[in-house]
Amino acid sequence: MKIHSLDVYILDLPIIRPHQLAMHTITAQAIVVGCVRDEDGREGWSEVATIGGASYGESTPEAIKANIDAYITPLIIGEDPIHFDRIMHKVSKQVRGNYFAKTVVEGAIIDLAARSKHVPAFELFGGQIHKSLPIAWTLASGNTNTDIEEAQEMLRTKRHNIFKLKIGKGDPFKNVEHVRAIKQAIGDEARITVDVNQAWDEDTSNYCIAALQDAGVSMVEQPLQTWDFEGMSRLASKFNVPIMADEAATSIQDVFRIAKNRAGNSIALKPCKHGGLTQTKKVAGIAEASGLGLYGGTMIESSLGTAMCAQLYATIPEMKFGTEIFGPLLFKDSITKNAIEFSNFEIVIPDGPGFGMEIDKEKVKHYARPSASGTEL
Ligand code: MUC
Ligand code: MG
Repeated sequence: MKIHSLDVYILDLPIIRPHQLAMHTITAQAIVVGCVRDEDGREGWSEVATIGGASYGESTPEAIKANIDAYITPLIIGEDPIHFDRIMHKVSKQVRGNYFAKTVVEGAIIDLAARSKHVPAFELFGGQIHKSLPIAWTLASGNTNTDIEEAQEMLRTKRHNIFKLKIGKGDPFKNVEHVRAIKQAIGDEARITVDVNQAWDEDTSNYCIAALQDAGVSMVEQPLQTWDFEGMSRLASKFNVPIMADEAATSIQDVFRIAKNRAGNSIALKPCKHGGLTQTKKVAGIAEASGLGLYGGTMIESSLGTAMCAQLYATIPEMKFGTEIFGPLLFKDSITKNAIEFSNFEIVIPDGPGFGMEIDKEKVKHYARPSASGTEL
């Protein structure tokens, strides 16, 4: 069985409401979808998501596609998908960084490899530990009252009882008031966490985190910029509320440095940040060895990318903070024929062959940007 081709598509998928982060408000979500085919026409599919062009991170959808097409695809043609680790090791020798691009490529190869064996992808990663995992929802409408109503509805329907509040945009003191008001309205019925997405400096963080801790917030994600390992380390030793590294926790080497310097006491996992599923398992290993708590993060992938994350997170013994892979619930439409199940405050791990999702090619075609390369679907 040999890889014959890899096609990469950029899609813009509509979402149900604007999603406001510190640096960007998402109105349509850009995802990158990969399709690898073997010589007999069998396919494997994968997805990564990006947020706000280049405003969240360096990997833009355009760069992901361009770098795969130019530099990675030629390295994987003719290889046997079942040896995906060997293939990605070969890629890593020729292509630096480009973690999102590597995740698209590795994901599609793994989906194909697992499908060829008629097993879910998690069987290639040690097998399934969790059948379902706790699932947070992000309150990010940009309006306090709308967020409160949204949270109450999620609690009533037993969809989520962990809420992550996206803060960091605008006046930090107003950010704190926004969190306080939501926490007060929700009370102890749900866990409230915040994600600052690098928007504060250390002084602002010192003041605001003290207030957030006092308000009963149970985790603070990436308050400082990615380069500020020392600042994160000081915050983590100063406060009792867990400080989570997200944007700073990318390569396995960065995660090791975080663990060594305690630049955060927990880590948001995201396969796209780490360079694929295999690398994500290694990050989980570093975290386990150093006592860092783990969170199943998202870049707001649609159903396919969410299934990739879910299947991998299902193989990690201890997910102390649960997950936030709610992406499919924020999208108006889906590129898969089947849907992921969310019930009783948990996400049910898809367990069909590969990542367990059946691609809807018409939808891929419908939402794909016109492109000079990529096989006609
Ligand atoms: C992030 O920084 O964690 C995850 C959930 C959400 O609302 O935004 C993302 C990105
Ligand atoms: Mg984050």
